[in-house]
Amino acid sequence: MKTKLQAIVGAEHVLTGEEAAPYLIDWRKRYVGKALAVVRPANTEEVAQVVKLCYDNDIPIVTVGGNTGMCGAATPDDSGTAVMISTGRLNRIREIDTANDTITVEAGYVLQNLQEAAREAGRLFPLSLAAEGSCTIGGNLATNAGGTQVLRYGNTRDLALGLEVVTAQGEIWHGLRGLRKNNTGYDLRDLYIGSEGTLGIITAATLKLYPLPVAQRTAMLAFNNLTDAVTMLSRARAGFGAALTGFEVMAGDVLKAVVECFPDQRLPFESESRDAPWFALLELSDSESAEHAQARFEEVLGQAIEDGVVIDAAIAESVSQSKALWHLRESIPLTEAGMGKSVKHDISVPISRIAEFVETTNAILQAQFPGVKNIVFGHLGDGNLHYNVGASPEHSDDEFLAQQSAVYKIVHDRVHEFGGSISAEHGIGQMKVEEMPRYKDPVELALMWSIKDALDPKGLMNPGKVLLR
Ligand code: FAD
Ligand code: 2HG
Ligand code: ZN
Repeated sequence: MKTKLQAIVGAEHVLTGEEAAPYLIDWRKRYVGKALAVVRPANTEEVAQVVKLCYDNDIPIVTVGGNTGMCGAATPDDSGTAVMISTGRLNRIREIDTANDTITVEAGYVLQNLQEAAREAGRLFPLSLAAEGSCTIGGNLATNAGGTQVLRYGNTRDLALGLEVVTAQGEIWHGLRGLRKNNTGYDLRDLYIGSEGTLGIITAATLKLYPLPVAQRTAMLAFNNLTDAVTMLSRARAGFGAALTGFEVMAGDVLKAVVECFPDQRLPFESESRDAPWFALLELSDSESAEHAQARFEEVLGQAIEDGVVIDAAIAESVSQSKALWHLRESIPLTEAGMGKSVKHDISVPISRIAEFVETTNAILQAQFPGVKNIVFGHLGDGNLHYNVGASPEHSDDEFLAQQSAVYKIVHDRVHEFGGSISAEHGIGQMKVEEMPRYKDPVELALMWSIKDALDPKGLMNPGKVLLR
């Protein structure tokens, strides 16, 4: 097999042993697998040939992009039977069409480079997340990544117009259309988006571009409680409309942990507002002028402070101050990783019930696991919280992780009761695969299996992820 793979991609692009090791462990270091080899094809035709070879020989395939996924979706099992396909060399821009406001890129293109390429063309590619320096657009599409601008621009799905895909049988579907409207039958594009490599391999995509904002204003707001943060979100939506591009919430102790972990960063408040229990990072992107942005910002924030909804506001006075505020928010995942192992949740519930959800679920968890750390932050504007739970000081991480299923059950049962989703962002991967039958409608699950069996009849694409028989 190795020789056949080498014949397709070249000997130096078939990695085994030490060279393959970084691909066999996930970003959180929670899953370690084995593989026959990691293959690095240079183009779509090579991907198709590798997939065809695997299909003919019943070899499972695990696709990997930047390997920043949070749920072990790009890590193979430990059987050592899978071939991993890394998209790292599929890294060309194929076309920028500014008149159509689209960009066509290959799947291994790194998100930050894509944002920069769009900016150089005088456009915005709005997907933004803390892993943008290493995650790939293929991985973003495969996980339907969210990030911090979803409340204005939507998830990755909303940014994609067309896809090129290598099917599980090794055929190439040429679906790179830059059309905003196309009602010609079933939407295959939307099947591949969010399928976590379980249906086929995305090799390129045509994506939407937007106008660059003329001016931005950013502020960190302090609140007495989460209900007030939700009220502020509602006021910001009403006051800023489509100009509201970010509304990220974080518990006070989470923000404090960031500045403890990264002493070069500082909380933007001098007064007792530093001890506020909740903070939110708000961003306004204006399409008129800096003066217009400032006037809108002052009006809405001034009123909220006067009404006592916001107890304090630190408004960035420069681009570097704004970046520093965003840096605090984006440093949370690394801070959490440094705090030890935790049980992660990327849940969503209706925004109107989010405060009630957090308060009541915190209480249930504390009753069952006294002293656990509630590490709560996330994309309030999307109703999507990272409701993470860390070990109490009395227990080691490993003792706590032994209780992971029980913690999941408490949190996911609550989410279910609140009409929410057990995964609003990171996907199912292998981490939450056993939770699917518990919360998915049986008809929905059966339909998913029909799709899986139709598109991947031998079950070779990323087995054991998303759906488990
Ligand atoms: P990988 O981790 O390599 O793969 C993820 C999944 O996609 C796997 O199932 C893999 O098989 C599949 N896949 C990858 N490429 C392809 C392809 N070309 N075709 C088919 N399947 C493919 N996620 C969010 O949604 N919002 C956030 O705000 C966010 N923040 C993050 C912050 C940090 C610090 C980190 C480490 C991760 C964060 N993530 C976030 C999680 C992660 O989903 C995203 O980083 C990203 O979408 C994964 O892209 P990747 O290229 O690293 O994919
Ligand atoms: C974020 O919003 C990411 O920062 C990561 O989705 C969340 O680390 C997490 O739990
Ligand atoms: Zn997130």
